[in-house]
Amino acid sequence: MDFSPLASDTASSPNGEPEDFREYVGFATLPNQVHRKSVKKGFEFTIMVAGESGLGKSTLVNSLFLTDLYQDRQFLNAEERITQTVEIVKHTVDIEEKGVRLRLTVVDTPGFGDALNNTECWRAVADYVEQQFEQYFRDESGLDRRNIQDNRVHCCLYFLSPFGHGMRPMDIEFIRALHDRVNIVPILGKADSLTPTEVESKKQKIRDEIDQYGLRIYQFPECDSDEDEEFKTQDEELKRSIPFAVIGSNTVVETSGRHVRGRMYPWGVVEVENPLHCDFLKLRTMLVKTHMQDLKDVTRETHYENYRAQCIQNMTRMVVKERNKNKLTRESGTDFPIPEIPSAVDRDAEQMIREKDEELRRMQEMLQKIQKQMNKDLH
Ligand SMILES: Nc1nc2c(ncn2[C@@H]2O[C@H](COP(=O)(O)OP(=O)(O)O)[C@@H](O)[C@H]2O)c(=O)[nH]1
Ligand SMILES: [Mg+2]
Repeated sequence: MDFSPLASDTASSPNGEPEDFREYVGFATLPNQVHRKSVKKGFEFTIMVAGESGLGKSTLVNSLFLTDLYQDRQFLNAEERITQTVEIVKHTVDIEEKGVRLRLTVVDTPGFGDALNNTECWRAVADYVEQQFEQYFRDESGLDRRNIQDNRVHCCLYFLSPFGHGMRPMDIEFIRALHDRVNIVPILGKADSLTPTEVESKKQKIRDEIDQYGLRIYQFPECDSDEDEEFKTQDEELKRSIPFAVIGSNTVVETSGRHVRGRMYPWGVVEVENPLHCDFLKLRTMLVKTHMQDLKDVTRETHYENYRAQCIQNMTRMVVKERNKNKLTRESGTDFPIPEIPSAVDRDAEQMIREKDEELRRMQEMLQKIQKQMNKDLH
């Protein structure tokens, strides 16, 4: 590494003016280093689609990333659909664009709302989300933490029907059951069945109901004041478009001499990627270009952290309860006193808590060191 700027007091900038390089130690290259490392490692993103069956979920996710996720898809007959319970299907594809690798996982919930009894139909999806947290928690507390595969769900596109009057009880129940576990982005499916005025009023109704029922959907972060105007306008527009009204199609059709992804009707063609026809592009921009990292950050910092804290609390409670039970049994002098040695489960739990405590302590120590260093630098 070249540290020469540190030693030089007399260096000149390209326009000949002397420049003070004494402050320069080289950490300005940190963003590049992070960038290089992340590109090398590749990115992981898991998106889930949920909502009533037949609203175009599979079609949409297939067109979102321009990859055919469902090459070997099988169509179910009516009988199978009715008896089918909630079944979760996971597809993983590796996509590469300009040397950047993205491992995309799409979690589809095909039978949702199909079964005769739809009470608690959210449970299987909620369990899936939780299981991914649980797996991550285990891996994170394990011995080899370097190559953990992150299967946590970063975003759930929840499809709402364009045919009903606003949200249905099932939608409300679903969102309520999952809003503390995953970033929910509401989607108005099959938007080609609505006129632009109908789309607007339906969106307004859904937004009102989200407020009315206290549903916590994914909140777009506030735009920094130093962002450029174009970015700010784009951000504003994104926020105003919720729920995104989308149209899906896996076929390319011809219209006015152009080949576009769309749906052909006797009265014309609806284009998936035409912003006048639907919000598909806005949704894709948000997922791929602007908010993928934020969705991942919120998953890690809020949803997973809450889960983790709850887990540790439950484990602590379990251990304390078990200890008290042992103590009581010993004091009451039963013939079969429970031995002092904790069970394997206890030991595991205690070990995990100890490890977490140790990790916290190390982080606090590090923070103190940094603070001390900063204070020193200031004085
Ligand atoms: N009108 C209309 N039909 C669609 C749209 N997207 C998908 N479809 C059709 O709706 C049916 C169900 O789509 P599918 O993607 O399997 O729905 P899913 O059950 O929600 O995954 C298929 O016949 C699709 O061709 C859309 O945006 N508009
Ligand atoms: Mg489907």
